[in-house]
Amino acid sequence: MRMPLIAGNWKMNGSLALVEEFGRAFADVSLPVNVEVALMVPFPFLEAAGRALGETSVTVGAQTLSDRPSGAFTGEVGAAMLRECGARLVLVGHSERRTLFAEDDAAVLARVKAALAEQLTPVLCVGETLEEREAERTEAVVLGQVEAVFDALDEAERARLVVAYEPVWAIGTGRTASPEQAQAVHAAIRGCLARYDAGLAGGMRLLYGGSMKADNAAELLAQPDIDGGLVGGASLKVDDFLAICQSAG
Ligand code: G2H
Repeated sequence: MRMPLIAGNWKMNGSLALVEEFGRAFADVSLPVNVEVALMVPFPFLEAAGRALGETSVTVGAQTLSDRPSGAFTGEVGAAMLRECGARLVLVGHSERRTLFAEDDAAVLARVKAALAEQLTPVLCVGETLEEREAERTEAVVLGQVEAVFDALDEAERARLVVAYEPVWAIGTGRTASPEQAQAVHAAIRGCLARYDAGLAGGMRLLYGGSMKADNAAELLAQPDIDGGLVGGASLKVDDFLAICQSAG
């Protein structure tokens, strides 16, 4: 049985005041016990988020990391620093990193390895563009992104990942993949993972991301291979994010 994970991705949004608001709101509600909730905040908010959410079951994560452990890399943030500041998970290969910051599959793999080396859970993001979908290349693109990482890991390392499928055309556009479209890709990812190991495929949590909202989360999460959500815009409004968390229970 896979425990659903709802992860909020604030991207480059939010404030310390919003961190405090989330801390107060989550302290006042009881989340479903069978749901894991995480909040991926900008680097400067990590410690404050850890404090504000410290009395709750919500874990804190980061949105990217350096592929190097430390050194003369001005502006970069390493996995050990994230861990020291309270992060337990980290997004890797979000489409905004792939497209706006030129992170290719090799860069994504290096970051996954850097995260694993510091006992952070990498949430590997994969997804196709609209052009790739229209050219009927969705599975080839998505499974290629999965294999580029999983091929290079050993069995124990593979089991420590979470995978998030985020169709690029659904990110921040208000255009959500239908539950059937999302389920089809999730099933293909699970089938791909089964080629490594049936146990790995059965246990791997596959999140859906791309305009997940309070009013569409339940039908997406009801799909057999969708084990949670990576929530962007809707994770900035505490009531919306709480509603999504509740609908995963
Ligand atoms: C996809 C998602 C969160 P949104 O980027 O990672 O954002 O829910 O705003 O589409």
